[in-house]
Amino acid sequence: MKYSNEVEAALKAKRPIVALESTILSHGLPRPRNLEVAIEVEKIVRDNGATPATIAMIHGEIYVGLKPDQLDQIANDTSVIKTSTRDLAILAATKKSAATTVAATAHIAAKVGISVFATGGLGGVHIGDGFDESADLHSLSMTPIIIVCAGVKSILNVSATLERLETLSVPVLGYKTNRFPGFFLTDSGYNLEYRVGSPKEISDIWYQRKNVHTIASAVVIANPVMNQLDPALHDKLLTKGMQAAGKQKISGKEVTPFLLEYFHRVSEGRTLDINIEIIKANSKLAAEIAKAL
Ligand code: PSU
Ligand code: MN
Repeated sequence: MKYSNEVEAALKAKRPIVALESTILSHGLPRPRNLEVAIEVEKIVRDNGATPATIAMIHGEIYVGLKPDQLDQIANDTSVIKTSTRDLAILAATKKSAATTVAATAHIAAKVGISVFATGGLGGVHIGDGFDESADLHSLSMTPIIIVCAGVKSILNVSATLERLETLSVPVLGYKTNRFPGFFLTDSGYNLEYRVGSPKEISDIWYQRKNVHTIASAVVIANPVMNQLDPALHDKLLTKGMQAAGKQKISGKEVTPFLLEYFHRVSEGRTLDINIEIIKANSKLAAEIAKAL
């Protein structure tokens, strides 16, 4: 693993750091907005008093903190592979360049001692009977990190995903809400048992895990989007998007990028704007939590 200068210095000095994933850049957002967002999000983290650590694999090596040309490569090189945790060793051995999902980013961040991670929406259990469940879920059950997200992506089976998080013993805390957020939607329609109102409360919970021996898993902070998508439009896009995915026989790790692209295109950029707002808000909150820790 290699570190950017600023991440290495921050780790040594135990200053607050926020991990950022790269699949959102390579496979979640369209060019050229993706690179602009990557740069803006890093700036938001810095402006809020933490060091950004965008994580990716470049020619077989893992970088924690990317240089500008590496960020550019992840955003613009179409050969960059979406990598989950299980792919890391394979891609390292074959010297590939790859963008890390929530699962892979959390895995690397936790290993190097970073405690906070910001993303858009978590992966989860997909709709339908194909047994498609994101590796994000299992990964969070064995990765000690605070992950700030806007719930799980609304293209998923939300209730099944919440049940799986319970089974996997991953705590889910609503940030200033008692409702589980629905990514593009402020409210997914499901209740949350626990609500927190400040980074300090989150940090107290984080440190209590040690006393009760539950340090193995992640803690999910669910931060709802302010300006949500019209729910009727959301339902229409989802139905149509699922039909299109079925017709084109999209499967496996292509499903999520396909549906996100479908939403962004057919909503004429409205969901893209919301997705970007989500990432920015989560990065800001993550920086505040990192400082509280
Ligand atoms: N959140 C977003 N956009 C994304 C993702 C999350 O706002 O593109 C990515 C994350 O990298 C997440 C992945 O880990 O989608 C989930 O993919 P899958 O469903 O194939 O596990
Ligand atoms: Mn999958």
